[in-house]
Amino acid sequence: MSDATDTHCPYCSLQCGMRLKATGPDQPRSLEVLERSDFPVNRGALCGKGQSAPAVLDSAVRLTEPLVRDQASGELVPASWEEALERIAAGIRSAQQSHGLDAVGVFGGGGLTNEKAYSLGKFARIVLRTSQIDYNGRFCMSSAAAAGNRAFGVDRGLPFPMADIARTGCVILVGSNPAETMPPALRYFTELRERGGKLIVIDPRRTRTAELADLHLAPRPGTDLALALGMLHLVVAEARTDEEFIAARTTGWEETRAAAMAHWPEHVERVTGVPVPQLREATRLFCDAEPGAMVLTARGPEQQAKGVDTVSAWINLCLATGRAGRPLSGYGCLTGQGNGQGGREHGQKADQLPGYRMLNDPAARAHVASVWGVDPDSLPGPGRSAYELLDALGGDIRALLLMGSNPVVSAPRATHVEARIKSLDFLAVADVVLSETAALADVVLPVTQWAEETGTMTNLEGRVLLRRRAVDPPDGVRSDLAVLRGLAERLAPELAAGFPPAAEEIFAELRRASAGGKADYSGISYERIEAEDGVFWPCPEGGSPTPRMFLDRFATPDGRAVFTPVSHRPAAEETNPDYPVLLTTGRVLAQYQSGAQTRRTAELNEASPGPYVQLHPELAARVGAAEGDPVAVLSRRGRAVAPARITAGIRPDTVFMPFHWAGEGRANAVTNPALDPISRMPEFKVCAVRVELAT
Ligand SMILES: Nc1nc2c(c(=O)[nH]1)N[C@H]1C(S)=C(S)[C@@H](COP(=O)(O)OP(=O)(O)OC[C@H]3O[C@@H](n4cnc5c(=O)[nH]c(N)nc54)[C@H](O)[C@@H]3O)O[C@H]1N2
Ligand SMILES: Nc1nc2c(c(=O)[nH]1)N[C@H]1C(S)=C(S)[C@@H](COP(=O)(O)OP(=O)(O)OC[C@H]3O[C@@H](n4cnc5c(=O)[nH]c(N)nc54)[C@H](O)[C@@H]3O)O[C@H]1N2
Ligand code: SF4
Ligand SMILES: [Mo]
Repeated sequence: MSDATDTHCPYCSLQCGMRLKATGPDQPRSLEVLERSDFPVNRGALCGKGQSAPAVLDSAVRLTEPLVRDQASGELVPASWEEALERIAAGIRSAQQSHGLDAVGVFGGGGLTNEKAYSLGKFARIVLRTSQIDYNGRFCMSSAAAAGNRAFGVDRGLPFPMADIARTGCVILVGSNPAETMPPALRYFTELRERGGKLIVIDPRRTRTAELADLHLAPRPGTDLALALGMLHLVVAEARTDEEFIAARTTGWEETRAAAMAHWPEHVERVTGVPVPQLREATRLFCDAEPGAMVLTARGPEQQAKGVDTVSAWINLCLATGRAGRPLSGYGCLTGQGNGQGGREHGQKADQLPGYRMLNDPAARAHVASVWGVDPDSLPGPGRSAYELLDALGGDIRALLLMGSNPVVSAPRATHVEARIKSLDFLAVADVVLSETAALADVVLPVTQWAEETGTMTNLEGRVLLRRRAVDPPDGVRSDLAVLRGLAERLAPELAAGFPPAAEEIFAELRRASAGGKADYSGISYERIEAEDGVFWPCPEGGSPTPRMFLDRFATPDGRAVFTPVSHRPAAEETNPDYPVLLTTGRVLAQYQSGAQTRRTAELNEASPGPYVQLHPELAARVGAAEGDPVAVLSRRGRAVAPARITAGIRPDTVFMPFHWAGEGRANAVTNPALDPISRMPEFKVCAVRVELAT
């Protein structure tokens, strides 16, 4: 019997397998990370974030007792759980009584386990009876989700296992930098190339991932839609369409074809800055590839105010060339957060119920209400999207319960969002550390994390995994599930039994709630996950898991994939003489998201101590900045200052900032909250700025 526990990393959507072992009997809370080479996705490999993850379990960097805001001093002071939960219940009741049920908002996170996401959505709908719930996944892959739904009838990040990437003929990686954002996955791309396949990377920066590519296209930020249309134009012009596939398995081709024909390669070159020969080369590599080809998108093309249409344009390219619904071919989205996939399937999204059911569908409401033991008519309708919800704080939303996000750092136009948060009558935050957002709360609840609790996560492949408890939590800390239970006991005691603190009991209910839905988990159990290295949804009761989707039919009512005709449009904010440069934002290897956890990890902070502004030597010369000089990036919304990092590996018309930090280097003080009309995804990846030397 081994004293080590097999589990998964707390961070990104790859959900690498790892083994945790106590370093010694005298130090039961100190864990060593061991290789778990039998887990197929990462086969033992971990990035530095996974390797150093136990550092955040250390009670020196985390919250170990509830904090409440002292009325007299205005400071956060320690309190008992009883007092903290009572205060939250009182804050909620007060907002409800004076402003109605929708005056209470809930904000969740894609890092929460399926059981937590499910319970949080249920809590909002039946205990609080508010429509005002959404989560940070809206900032993450909601555009790809919407485009996937409209083309294929269902949205699962990758419709095939990661391992298929290594065996296809060509992959176009659009706005994705796995060398920094999921390093152990890189081996699938290097293996692809070793087998003779081609890798095309589309990124305004020459990233570490682009360095590995056979072809790197560097478009102007915000122009991926034109680029994809230009490629489809060439596919048609050069008669590379797969007419048999189009006729047998799709609908809507004629309008899509006509829309693409309006996008001449020369015009696309002017819009994107990508030379026509490169566009032709990319099209040729994609069409020639055997035995298949894939397009994978990540946040580059998705975090745009036209992210849904942009992803649709890439899907159209796959459909027109028969590169979908076949083995080793297809479109996929590389999701981001640990449970970015499951987090959007089980009900914390404003318009969704568990099992990827829609909140405005009467049959879905009836099914889920029966599992919850409530009247379907008592369930609220769809609420606002994440940014709109944050923007309404202090307006018609007076109290907020937040679990698993740090919007003071990560939301667009963050200075404004911070002011909205401060204008609330009441804020409660459950977190493992005192994040910048938790520091503004009236009540802060210290919760268990990752290695201290059990629960399921769904990785970017749609593989449902089990994270196991490996260590006891510190005294004074409770799980998010116990928090919801404690609040239900106070606010609606008759419903409290529906919030058991044990994750496996919740999973059993989640299975029933999801049964018959698009994301059907009813055939998945903890035992099965353990026995099978994870289980791919959909997996109905008595049925088989689905590692590969769409091979026989798409999930639309008639089984055909749907083309959507799209046309290019400019970014919400174009450059002008006052704001002549484009800012784009993203990630670095050693920091994770708002940095709440990784900035508290010594070795990661050493590797990546602070923000920077990446800029081209030509732009640096114009600004008069030398390497390391403080540079100010200003938009119509705000200003951020960070040291210059000068490199030829970025377009001269573009600057890049990572968004992991608070303070004066906070990139989101500058970003544009313009929203995609369908997904309500903010335009994190492009806004107009002025760059100056900060003195
Ligand atoms: N180290 C680390 N890893 C992470 C995370 C982290 O915070 N840190 N977060 C996780 C999460 S939640 C997510 S969502 C994923 C995100 O993973 P990625 O999408 O790989 O990460 P980003 O850095 O946001 O964006 C990817 C690339 O898009 C490029 N880009 C910017 N603008 C455009 C554009 O207009 N068009 C195109 N084509 N490209 C553009 C950027 O230069 C960047 O290199 O990473 C996950 N993994
Ligand atoms: N400019 C710019 N901004 C961006 C992006 C970008 O590319 N550019 N990307 C966006 C994307 S894709 C994402 S996903 C968001 C992410 O940004 P956030 O939503 O801020 O995500 P995290 O920093 O992961 O915040 C998670 C918080 O929950 C806490 N936490 C961790 N585990 C648990 C748990 O089990 N329970 C509870 N209660 N708390 C927990 C962590 O300590 C942390 O404070 O940022 C978005 N913001
Ligand atoms: S790639 Fe993602 S899941 Fe794997 S170790 Fe790194 S952060 Fe963790
Ligand atoms: Mo994300």
